[in-house]
Amino acid sequence: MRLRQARLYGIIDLEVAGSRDPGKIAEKMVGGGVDVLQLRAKGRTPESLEALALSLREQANAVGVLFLVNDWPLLARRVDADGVHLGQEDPPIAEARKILDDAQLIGKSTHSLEQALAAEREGADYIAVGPVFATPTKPEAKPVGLPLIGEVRGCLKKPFFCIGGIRRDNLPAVLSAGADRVVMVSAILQAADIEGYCREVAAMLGPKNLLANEPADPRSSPRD
Ligand code: TZP
Ligand code: MG
Repeated sequence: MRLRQARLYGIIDLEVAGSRDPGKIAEKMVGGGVDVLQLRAKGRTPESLEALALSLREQANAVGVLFLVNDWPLLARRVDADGVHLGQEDPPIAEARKILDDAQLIGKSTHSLEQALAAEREGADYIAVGPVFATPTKPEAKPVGLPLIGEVRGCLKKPFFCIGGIRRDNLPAVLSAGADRVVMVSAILQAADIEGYCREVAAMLGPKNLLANEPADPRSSPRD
């Protein structure tokens, strides 16, 4: 249920965060109302991230925020994260499911309606759709544009989060296109006041009640 009610998903990308303390950033993000926190660290080994992932998981869970790790199901298992986020190039969902606890979530990045439907069929608990706009956080990725949001909204049963170049100023356009949930990386991490920025965005996303267009899924997991 925590996942269905989630609206704002913030990622601590260690490259974007630079030399700042990830724990302090996490404190501001959860203080500002993110519902999901992810640790993303390209170019690092899972072993080198274990202590950080464990402490972020404790920090997030202490205030009811879901904590996921990017890319590594084994790390998610080791630190008892709420789940893992996989891209198109990562191991398939079925492989990750063998490593994870049944209640741990699996999210999947998708870049088209076909990929989003395939992710749902393969058992993703949530789907990320993007990049909606061009973004320096993932410069090689081609933007999918706003119209895809309406298409996936009409076809997916699982919760989906729009991602890529989303900031406070373009959020109204993303919501009008059919999004209920968004992921932000650089907009949050580069805000002068991270907590205040998250609070404003969370308010724009609206109350965390069950979304009218999404009937509860009888197959949903306890963490859904
Ligand atoms: N996947 C698609 S776009 C993206 C990822 C990880 C990066 C999003 O970062 P930002 O800074 O919010 O555009
Ligand atoms: Mg990945």
